[in-house]
Amino acid sequence: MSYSDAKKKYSALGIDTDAAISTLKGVPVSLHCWQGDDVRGFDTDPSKPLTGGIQTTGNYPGRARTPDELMADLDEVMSLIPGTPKMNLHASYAIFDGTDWVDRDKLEPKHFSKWVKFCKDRGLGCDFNPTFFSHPKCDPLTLASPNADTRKFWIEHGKACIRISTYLAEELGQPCVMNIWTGDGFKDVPGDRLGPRVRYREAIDEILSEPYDFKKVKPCIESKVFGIGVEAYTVGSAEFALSYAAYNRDKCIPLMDNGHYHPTEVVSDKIPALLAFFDEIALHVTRPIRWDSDHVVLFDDETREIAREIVRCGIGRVNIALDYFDASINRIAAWTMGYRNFQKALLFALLQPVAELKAMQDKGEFSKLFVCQDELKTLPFGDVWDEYCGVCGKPLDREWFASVEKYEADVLSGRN
Ligand code: RNT
Ligand code: ZN
Repeated sequence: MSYSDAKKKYSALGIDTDAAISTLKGVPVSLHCWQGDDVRGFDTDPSKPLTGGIQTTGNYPGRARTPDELMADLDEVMSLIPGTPKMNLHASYAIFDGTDWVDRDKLEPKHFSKWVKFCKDRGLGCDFNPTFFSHPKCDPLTLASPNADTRKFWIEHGKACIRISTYLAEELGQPCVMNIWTGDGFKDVPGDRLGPRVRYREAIDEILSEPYDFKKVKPCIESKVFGIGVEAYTVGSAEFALSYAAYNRDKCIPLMDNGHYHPTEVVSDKIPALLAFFDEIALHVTRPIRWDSDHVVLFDDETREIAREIVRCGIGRVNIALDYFDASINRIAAWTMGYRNFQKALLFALLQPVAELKAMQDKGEFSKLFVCQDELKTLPFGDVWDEYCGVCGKPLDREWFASVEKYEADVLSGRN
C-alpha cells in the first residue's frame, strides 16, 4: 500500500495524516547524551564504577571516550532519526581545555561553550542536568546528607547548573529544562526517614533561590522508587517530589520517569492526573523491565499509551526527554531505535480520532469505544511512518541499520 492509499483510509475516519506529520515534525524530544558513553561523562576518572543508585550493564565495544567521539556519535544518530531533537546534557559532560578542570561546585557556562557551538551549528536547543552521582563527594548522600559541607558542595553545584541552564537557554533561544535527580537513599531500613527529606527540601529551596527566569529555565524534580544499592529507602520518593513541585509551582515542575514506579503502575495514567493541576510537566521515557532497568524504548503498548496521553492532553504541555542506557548492544543502534520508537508512538497517537473517542465515552458508548480503539491498531500506520521519515529526509525502517553497521566498522571498531 502507498501513502496515498493509507491517507484515504485514515481520512475516511476523519483523520488527517498530513496534519499529523507536520505537527510531529515540530515537537522537540530531548536526546540524552549519556546513552553514548554509559553515563560516564568527562569530569571524573572513567575507570571508577558508577555510583549513586544508577547502573549500566554490558560492555559492548566502541564506547565514546572523549567529547569529539561523543559528538561524532550524536551526529551519526541524528542522521538516522526523524523529528526535532533537542540535546540533553549532564553537568558531568563539561568540556575542559586541559588546564581548567574545576570540581562540580565551580562549573561555569564556559565549560559548556563547545556544546553550545555544537547545538548552534545544528539548530538544536539544549536541556541540562546537575550530576549528583558518581563523584567522591557522594558520602553517599548529596543534597540530603547530614554533613553540612557535603550539602553545601552539592547546593553550589545546583546553583552553578541554574546559571549554566540560563546560558544554554539564552544562547540557543529555547527554554532549558533542568532536572534535579539524586540517588540519595539507603540500602537498608533507615533509622530516620524524615530528617533526610527535610534536608533535601531545604537544599532544593537553596538551589532554586539562585535567580532565573522561569520561562527560560524550567527546573524539574524527578522522583524514584528505589535504585541498586538503595533498595530500602529513597529520599526523593514520588510523594516527596510531587509535593515539592506542587508547593513550589511558580519555580519548578514535576518530572516522571516511567521506570521509577512500582511495576503495575503506569505513567500514562499519571500524565492527565498531574495535568489536572500543573500547566506543564516533564517526562523521562524509558523501558523498565521489572525495575528501572533503562532498556531501550520500544514501540510497545505502554509507550503508545504515554504518547496518546501526551497528545490528548495537549502536546506542548509535556516536556519530553528520553532516558535509557544500554551498553550490551551497539550504542548508536540503541540510541536510534529508542528515539525512532518514541517518534512512532507520537505519530501513532496523532493518528487517533481524539474527539470521536471522547464523544463515545461521554455518551456511554463503551462497546463502540472498545471496538474502535482496538481496530485503529491495524490501519496502515507503517505507510504513514515511511512518509514521515521521507518528509524528514531520514532513512526508513530496514534501511538505517546498515548505516550503523558501517559506522561500527569504520569508526567504533577503532576505539578499543
Ligand atoms: C536515574 C534517573 C536519572 C538518570 C539521568 C542520567 O534513575 O532516571 O534521570 O537516568 O539523570
Ligand atoms: Zn530519569
